[in-house]
Amino acid sequence: MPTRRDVQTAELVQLSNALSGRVGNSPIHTARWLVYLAGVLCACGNLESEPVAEVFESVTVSAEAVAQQSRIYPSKLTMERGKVSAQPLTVLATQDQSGTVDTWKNYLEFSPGTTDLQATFTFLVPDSVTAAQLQNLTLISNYKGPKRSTQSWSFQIYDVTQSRWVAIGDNQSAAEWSWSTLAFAPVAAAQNFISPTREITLRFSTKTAVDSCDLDYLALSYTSSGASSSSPVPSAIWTPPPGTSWQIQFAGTIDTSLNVQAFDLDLFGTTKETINSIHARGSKVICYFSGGSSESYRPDFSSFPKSVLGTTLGGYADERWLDVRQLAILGPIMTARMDQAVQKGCDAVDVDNMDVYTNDPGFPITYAQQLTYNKFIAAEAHKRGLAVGLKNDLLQIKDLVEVYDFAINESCLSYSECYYMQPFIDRKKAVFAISYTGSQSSVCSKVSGLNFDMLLKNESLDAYRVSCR
Ligand SMILES: [Ca+2]
Repeated sequence: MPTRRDVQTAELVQLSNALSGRVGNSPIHTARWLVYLAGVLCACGNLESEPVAEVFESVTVSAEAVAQQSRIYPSKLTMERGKVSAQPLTVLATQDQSGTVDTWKNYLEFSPGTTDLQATFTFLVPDSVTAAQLQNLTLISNYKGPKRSTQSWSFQIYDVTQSRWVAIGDNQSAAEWSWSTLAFAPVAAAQNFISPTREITLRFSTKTAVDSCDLDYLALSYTSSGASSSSPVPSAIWTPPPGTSWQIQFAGTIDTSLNVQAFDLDLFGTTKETINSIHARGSKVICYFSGGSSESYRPDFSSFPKSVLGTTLGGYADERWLDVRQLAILGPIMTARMDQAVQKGCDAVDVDNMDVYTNDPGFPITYAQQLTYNKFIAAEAHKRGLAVGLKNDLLQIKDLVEVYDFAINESCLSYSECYYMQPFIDRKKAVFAISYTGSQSSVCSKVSGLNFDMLLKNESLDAYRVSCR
């Protein structure tokens, strides 16, 4: 998990540990279990039984109002209950039915089973649009079927950050068995509806078996703001200067009322609500995940093929080094994590274990290959408007200080390594440092001239915190 100190060589660590009496690598097994438990609880959400959170009244929007927006069409349809006619899904990408005339090959007919119907459409958001840029997400459909007073056919959209369905609207504005264009109010917080695999999931359902209905057209319209994902947006990126007060907490209930300018929290274990409450106080959130190791208790662990898994870290069977040479495999996994960070509202990412090449990972990784990976991570974070912190990896600071926005370090005092991070301070970039040992007076006096933002923390990274300034 968090905070594994950097090493120059495995031998040096062994020597240092022998000299210092330090135990092993990671703090926190408590935090791991809390995070794991949170993940299990989140995963328990049953899509079909989740209550619908909010209801937006359907409204009529003129075609001109959305004509300039991009539109995407369903790429997949799954029938949970009821039946659909056999025409290809692509018929929904063209609106070609009107009045009361039907051309069978150009629309889909939905028929409830004995009790009801439930269908799920999947839309894929283009790679060129980041979650943060997605705005005015609006559903548009051409519907023919019963009036709502006879039978309600409704649309819901799945909020991946809240694990719940949100109502978009229904056939309220439709005429009885006459083609009717349904347009709905834009979905609030559109970025919450994109999954890490860039999917948006829409449910179409009716609760009775009164009648069937037809869909000629089904689209999600959106506007994308700002630069495309292939262009950096440096002006939007937070760059904390030295003197930024902070907290790092991975275990226990997060005290969001703490009066600090930034919180470093676990990406997977932290909810959007927590992040929202921190933002409401004007503070920033750094979201932690491991970029150089797999953790078997993470929800995306199955994304890692065996070919990228190396030796275990510090003997913990649930965490293994990653073969960072295999960027084609690891890249999409890591960028999906960053997309999740964007969706949750993180301002920055704290990407751990970025020094695989020094750790006998089971792969022959060179300095240059590690550097390529670490630069990739920084670039992808910046594409998404996220700041990125360099965790430990002291020997590569000279090559990375320009592309990372701040540094996070553990135990540099214990190893007399703090001087490695001076290049960040020289560029007015914060060095967030942690000491797990020593008294406040001894630790703080040693860093008083370094301009670091040093905390004394328990290895569990619970709420306990003493700041040197
Ligand atoms: Ca059609």
